[in-house]
Amino acid sequence: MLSLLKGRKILVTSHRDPDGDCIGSTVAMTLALEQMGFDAEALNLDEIPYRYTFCDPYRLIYSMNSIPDREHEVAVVLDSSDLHRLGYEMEREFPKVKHIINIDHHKSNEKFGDLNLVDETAAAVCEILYGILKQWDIDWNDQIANALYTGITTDTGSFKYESTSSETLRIAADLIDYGADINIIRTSIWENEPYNRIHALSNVLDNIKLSEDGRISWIKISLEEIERHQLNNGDLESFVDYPRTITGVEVALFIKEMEKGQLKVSVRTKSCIDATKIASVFGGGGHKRAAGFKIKGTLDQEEERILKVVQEEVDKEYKCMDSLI
Ligand SMILES: [Mn+2]
Repeated sequence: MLSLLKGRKILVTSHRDPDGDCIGSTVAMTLALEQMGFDAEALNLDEIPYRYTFCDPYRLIYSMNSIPDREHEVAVVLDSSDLHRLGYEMEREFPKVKHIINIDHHKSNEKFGDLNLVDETAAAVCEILYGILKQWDIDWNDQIANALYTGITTDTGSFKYESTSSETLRIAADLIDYGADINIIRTSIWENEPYNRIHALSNVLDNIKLSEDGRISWIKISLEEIERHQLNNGDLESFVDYPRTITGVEVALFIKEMEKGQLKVSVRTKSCIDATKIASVFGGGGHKRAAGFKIKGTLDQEEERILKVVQEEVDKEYKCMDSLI
């Protein structure tokens, strides 16, 4: 990997709609490369949600408009199963990029890099990066430790999902020793809600639905509500966790009308169903317990169609679910 990076101008980038693992891995990789004397810049197409800004204290992550030049020759692409996830066209925006290093943990990764460091058993890309930065023997500091810890704690649902291995916990323990401040991380990510978001959540939960068999619960939000409550995509990130907490629910859905005629659906599953199976029916992807997809249509039109697909998956796995009772 270092031979690919040496002497070249490096772009560190990740998927749009940035989450904790995306931001944490982008920041940690960029800081480590800078520390080692490489010429690296970080880019994300979308704005960093306010709850993750603590992760990037030096504001390393540029937007497409603010990046100083497009002279990069090698790209490190993080947490992205394919290049479309970046939300921009690498060849067009960065025509000089001749090499791509792909570091990811999605099962569906398309191995689009010249070098593919894909480990689907890793709980987060930040977990993979920890191993790489250990090998590089960097000087650990609070910023790198906070960034990596953020990616791991968010992608594991605060170490609750099955992706959490004993190795994940050992890495998290090391990161605390290296200066990760779990108080700042917790208060920034989970105890940092603007009032309008909680108000919107109460409206959304007011209309929560449960399927007849009690296995599927879903919530939805219209574009009109998103605008009325002045919400952005990051504000909506964890709403889908609520329907999943209901006893007996196996699949939780959050259907968002992000733009007119454009829906974004988050899928969460509890024990028996692979969320990527549902997402892939609609051309999306993700992980076993957390996946998503985008479709065209309106809330009224598509809700029923989505539910039908989910109900079919649920019906296939009834034995597994019955065994849980
Ligand atoms: Mn991830």
